[in-house]
Amino acid sequence: MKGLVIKKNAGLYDIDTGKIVATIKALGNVKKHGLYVGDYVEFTEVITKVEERKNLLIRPPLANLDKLFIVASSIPKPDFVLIDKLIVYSLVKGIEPIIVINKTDIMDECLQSEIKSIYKDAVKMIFVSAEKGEVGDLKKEIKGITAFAGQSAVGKSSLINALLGKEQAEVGDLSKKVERGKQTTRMTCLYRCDKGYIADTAGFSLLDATLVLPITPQELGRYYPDFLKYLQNCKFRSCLHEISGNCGIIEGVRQGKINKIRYESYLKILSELKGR
Ligand SMILES: Nc1nc2c(ncn2[C@@H]2O[C@H](COP(=O)(O)OP(=O)(O)OP(=O)(O)O)[C@@H](O)[C@H]2O)c(=O)[nH]1
Ligand SMILES: [Mg+2]
Ligand SMILES: [Zn+2]
Repeated sequence: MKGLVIKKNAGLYDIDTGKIVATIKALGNVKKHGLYVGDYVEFTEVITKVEERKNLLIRPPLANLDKLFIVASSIPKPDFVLIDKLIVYSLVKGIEPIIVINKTDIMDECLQSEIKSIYKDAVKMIFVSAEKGEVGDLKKEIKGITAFAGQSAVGKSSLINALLGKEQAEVGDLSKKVERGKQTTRMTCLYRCDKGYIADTAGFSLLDATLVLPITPQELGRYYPDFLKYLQNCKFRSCLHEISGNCGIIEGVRQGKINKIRYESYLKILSELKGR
């Protein structure tokens, strides 16, 4: 039979076939080569084979992620560099990034339209409120294996709970976030939701600001979808889009066709990549 590993606990794996969930062990050989939540496997009484992965995240350990919901809100204020890093990371790994703006119930229109204008040519956006249970547009996007990322307290766990209709993930306030000790042993697992799965990482940001992008400085521009049209106007193939004159990106920014905040975050991430 075939199924998906949705949980891993002390040598036992929960395999979801779509009809049943079996809790079984894996062959030593299979375990030796790595077996992760998110792996599609073949099994009899034990797991006998792991199918080839489309991607693998190490922290948290998760295989075959299809979509990453990058959550932002008004409190805390959006960190556009982190959002852009997560977009780049997703695209590098073959994951579809979607920006989810949460807490629309307490967010002013001004910030909403600012975010729309920054990302309109770059990535899909969804506006939701976990508090009010307004998560319909997000639910529609849950297909395959999905996960949430973003700053602490933007509402990732609240969104997971709103989607699942139960208190599955731990919601905290900022003061409680300091005492994280007892949560660290909690593992990543997948929850079934509609046509797909949601990864819950138990109160931690899925990916954080210390994220290391596995690319060279020359490659960064390719992972800015809103830059692509203008790359052909760069005179040199190896252009890093830092010096005007021969650069289509800088010209695009100057003409207001490329968003300035996106370009500034590009420069910031570029300098990090160059400094490595
Ligand atoms: N007004 C409002 N508050 C919200 C909404 N969603 C979450 N919150 C509140 O924001 C705070 C943080 O929510 P969490 O769901 O714990 O945030 P998180 O992103 O999981 O935080 P970490 O686990 O630390 O990464 C809580 O006090 C929630 O009640 C929303 O849609 N509207
Ligand atoms: Mg959380
Ligand atoms: Zn250029």
